[in-house]
Amino acid sequence: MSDTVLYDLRDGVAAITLNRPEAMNSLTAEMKVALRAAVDMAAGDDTVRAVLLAGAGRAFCAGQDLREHAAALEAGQGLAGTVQDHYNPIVRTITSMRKPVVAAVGGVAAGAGASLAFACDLIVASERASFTTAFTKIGLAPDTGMSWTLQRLVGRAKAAELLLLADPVPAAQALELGLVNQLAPADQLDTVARALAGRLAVGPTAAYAAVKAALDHAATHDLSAALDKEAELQDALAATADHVAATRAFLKKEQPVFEGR
Ligand code: T3D
Repeated sequence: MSDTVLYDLRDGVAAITLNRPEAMNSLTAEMKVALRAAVDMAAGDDTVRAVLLAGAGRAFCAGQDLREHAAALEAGQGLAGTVQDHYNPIVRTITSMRKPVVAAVGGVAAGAGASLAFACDLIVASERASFTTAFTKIGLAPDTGMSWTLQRLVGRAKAAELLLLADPVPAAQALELGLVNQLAPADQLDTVARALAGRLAVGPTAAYAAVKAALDHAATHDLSAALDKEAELQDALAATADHVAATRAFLKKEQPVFEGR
């Protein structure tokens, strides 16, 4: 696919790895195009039942490549359309894809790199990881969905603090705040994150898609509308082979086997 964004599909898990470790996986235009293609591919492939997003080397992702960004500013191109053309579609695809996405954060996640992690459904972080919103340090405001995701993860007051001050949040504090779901020792992050993605990949994929849809819908609707949405999703799930088989398996005191349909 690209040397800077690796794609590997195994056992129902599409592993997408940002691979420019020498620049902390900061995102060039070429990488963003490749990342957009990778998430589109994972979203559109029914054999992919969970996605794992990680960074190679000591960082998860340091956000926008600031060398390329500075060159665009010098050339009078401003942001060169990258928020609308790259960051926004990537986040829309990650959040709306009908399967869970796990971020494995092994080091620094900064700016749009942190936004990418926050857009994922679950985050496993190494004990060496840290998060910084970074944007205001260079006179920008949040993008790549962070104004939406961060306050839902930690509440508005903490989100305002993290965005205004942009201080680094070490892994242990990120766990306390609810920014991440789980910590792993640095040398076990890959194993722990892959095991989690693997567990999701053999789960009830349609139900997971409905969980994402229900949470996103409820975040912007009142209780009455959320009840209606739950009813609609539950009706659809009741007709899935996985639900029928899992109900039968329960009554027979057997473990269900989910086929993802
Ligand atoms: O079009 C648009 O730009 C709009 C979209 C914006 C989205 C954004 O993401 S804005 C935010 C951009 N990111 C940042 O502002 C973070 C900048 N980086 C840092 O603050 C720090 O590097 C880190 C906190 C990430 C890590 O600090 P540290 O001390 O562990 O490492 P370091 O020494 O600062 O960096 C190591 C190398 O990575 C260094 O290169 P060198 O000197 O060894 O050749 C550094 O320049 C490079 N690097 C780190 N971040 C970036 C980067 N190179 C390019 N772009 C980066 N974002």
